[in-house]
Amino acid sequence: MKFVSPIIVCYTGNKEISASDIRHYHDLVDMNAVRVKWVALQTPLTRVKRTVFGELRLIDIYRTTFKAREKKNSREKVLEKFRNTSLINFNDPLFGEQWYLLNKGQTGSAPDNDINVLPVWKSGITGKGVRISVLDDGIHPQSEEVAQNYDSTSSEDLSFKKSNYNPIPENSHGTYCAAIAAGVANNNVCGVGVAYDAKIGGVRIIDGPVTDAQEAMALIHALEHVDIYTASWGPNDDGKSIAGPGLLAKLAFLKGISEVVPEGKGKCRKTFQGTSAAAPMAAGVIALMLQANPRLTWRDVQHIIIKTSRIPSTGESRWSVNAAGHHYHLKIGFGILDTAKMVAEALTWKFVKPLHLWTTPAITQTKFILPYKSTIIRLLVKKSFMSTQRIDSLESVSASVNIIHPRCSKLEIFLISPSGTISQILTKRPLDTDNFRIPYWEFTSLHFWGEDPNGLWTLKISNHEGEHKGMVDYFSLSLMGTEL
Ligand SMILES: [Ca+2]
Repeated sequence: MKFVSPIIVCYTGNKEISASDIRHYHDLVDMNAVRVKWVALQTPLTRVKRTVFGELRLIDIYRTTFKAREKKNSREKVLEKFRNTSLINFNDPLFGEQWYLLNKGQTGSAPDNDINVLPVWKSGITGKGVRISVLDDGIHPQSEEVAQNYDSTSSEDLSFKKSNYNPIPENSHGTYCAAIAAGVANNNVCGVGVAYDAKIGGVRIIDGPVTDAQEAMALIHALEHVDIYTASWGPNDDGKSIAGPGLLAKLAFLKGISEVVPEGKGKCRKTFQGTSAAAPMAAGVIALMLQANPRLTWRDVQHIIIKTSRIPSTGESRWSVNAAGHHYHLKIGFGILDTAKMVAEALTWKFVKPLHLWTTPAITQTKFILPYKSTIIRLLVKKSFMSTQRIDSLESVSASVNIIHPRCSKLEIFLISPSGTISQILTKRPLDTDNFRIPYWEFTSLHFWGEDPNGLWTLKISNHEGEHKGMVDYFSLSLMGTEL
């Protein structure tokens, strides 16, 4: 029997969900049925409580890894060090308000919604020896919150204004980002950076119009020197623009793929949040991982993030689990970074196998997109097609499509893997009234991470308006992943 209405499968107990369970429920659902709008498994997923994981397990891993250095220390001695709260008695006046570092419910949110970084600091990992570059509107090097960690080698002015890297005083976006990643601790100023002993530089790029070439130069500036680039900018996020990196910036990403994760006293900013703050926060966490294990590559970092992230207690529903067992969410991704878990993984990490890339031949047959209907295109992937670039375990998947429709804003696009994992790659965009074409656009999804690509893929374009007809005449998949 097939279900033909929206389904949410709920688990309220502690039952573990296996990949075959997920496939079973997807098999019960007729994905082509017009009335099925969304299918998601709501599951009690792994939430690692800090008391279970945090300190004690990290201590054990830490002691094993640093045996030579720490062998004189008994477990009790190390434990004592971890319990030494004086290490985190910062004198920085805003530390208590940095809910993302230590959430005691000060913002009214659930207390566990933080990046669980304290056990890592107590272990002595604070970002020493790691260099971060903030690609933004520059950094004020004299800012007390970053001065001690400021690194001029990582810094450059690519805005062609050549004013000694110094942004004009009112431009402090880059400095705020720097303070979040690597603000100085215990200097009686502002708060504490995630990697407060890391070195931080700034490439000034976004004071004015930016070209593809400038973006490209920024992304590889001092490449041999910089460990992490962080960029809190991108195409206009206004709900109506379709834009991405240009060709040169793409090439720079490929060249520099080490890891790009797309003020003075009294000038601290308490309300610097949202996605601008999220990227430097992640850069700080990755700096801590790199101090723990400097040999990690950008792909190792991604693997560790996906393996260890946890579901935040925000009450957001619509979490799903893919066939490899990873939970994911359209807006929240894989969840909150858990720094203690990530560093523990980094210390004992087995490096990932070489990356394989394979692009399927395109399907170029024209299909109409009819009013209030869904258009389905299927594409078969077989390992025997892949020759030397065999992929058994996916990392990212990019779907390239060419769509012409008078109201592209009313289209939703879903990519569904052979295992039945659904990734929404385009949402409705009420503000977009201009675009009548999605021109050979590449939508990338990480939601299939760890899955086997072998089998029938489905592209589903859902048209939510009733007057116009459109068409799609190009669909191909680029798969990235590893052989098992
Ligand atoms: Ca400080």
